[in-house]
Amino acid sequence: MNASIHHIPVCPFCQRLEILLSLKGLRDQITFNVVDITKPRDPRLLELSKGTTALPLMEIPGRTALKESRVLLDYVEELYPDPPVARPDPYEHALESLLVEREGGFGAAGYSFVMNQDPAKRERFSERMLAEYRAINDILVNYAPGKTFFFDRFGWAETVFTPFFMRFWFLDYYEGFELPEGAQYDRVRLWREACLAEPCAQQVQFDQIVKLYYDYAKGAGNGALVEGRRVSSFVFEPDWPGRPMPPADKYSVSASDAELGLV
Ligand code: GAZ
Repeated sequence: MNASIHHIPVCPFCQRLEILLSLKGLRDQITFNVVDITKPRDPRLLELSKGTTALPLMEIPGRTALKESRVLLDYVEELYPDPPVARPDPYEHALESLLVEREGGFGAAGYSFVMNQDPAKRERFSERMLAEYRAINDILVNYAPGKTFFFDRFGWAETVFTPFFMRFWFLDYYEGFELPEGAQYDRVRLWREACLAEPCAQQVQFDQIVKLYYDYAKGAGNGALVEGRRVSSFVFEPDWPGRPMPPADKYSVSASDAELGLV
């Protein structure tokens, strides 16, 4: 593929593209350039993106660069239709779009929950997250022919949602959030488990998410610095495998750079 993708390895939107390319057997055909969001952005990239900082960004020689993960997914799917990841049948694709429609609300519910700093609002965020899971559960129950996946394999909706399921490991760890037992959640539980087990979607790990997203759990997103700290939890050096697991109690403990293994 005559294009390169500027990305953040731990960003969910970037992972969508890595998953899609892996499913198509194209992951090694494309150059991924890693961007460090804790450093000032290369002006050349800002020029390519027309001034926005969000990644992924696809650079296509001789053409204006493309951004927005779902735009990039559509482009790759149409450029390389074989093997299809989205359902080729328009009606079936409409069904999977019912789920994809919900990705924005689902993502916002999880990120605002992990970033919340007020223990009194915890229940409200948890309830909002559960409402998103119930809505997905209902769509799966009412429209999905598949028993675990939406259809018979890991496909389009799975590619869009799996990176969020993996990021939301930060809710397991920092909020003790779990899907409750019961029929309202049984179908989405099966879907999530099947998504998490997909071999083409193993770009990130539980410990990595928990360590890198510590700053989100303290209310600081996108590589911003938590008050009193000098190093972002998103830095590449020291790399995350050598760092300790952060304290899970985000509401009353604020770990230092040293306690996080960042210096
Ligand atoms: N709509 C874009 C897409 O490609 O789909 C979004 C891309 C994006 O937000 N990328 C972020 C980025 O590049 C990293 S991932 N940031 C670096 C920069 O310098 O701008 C999600 C949230 C949220 C906060 C963060 C993220 C997230 O809510 O995952 O909610 C879904 C950022 C507060």
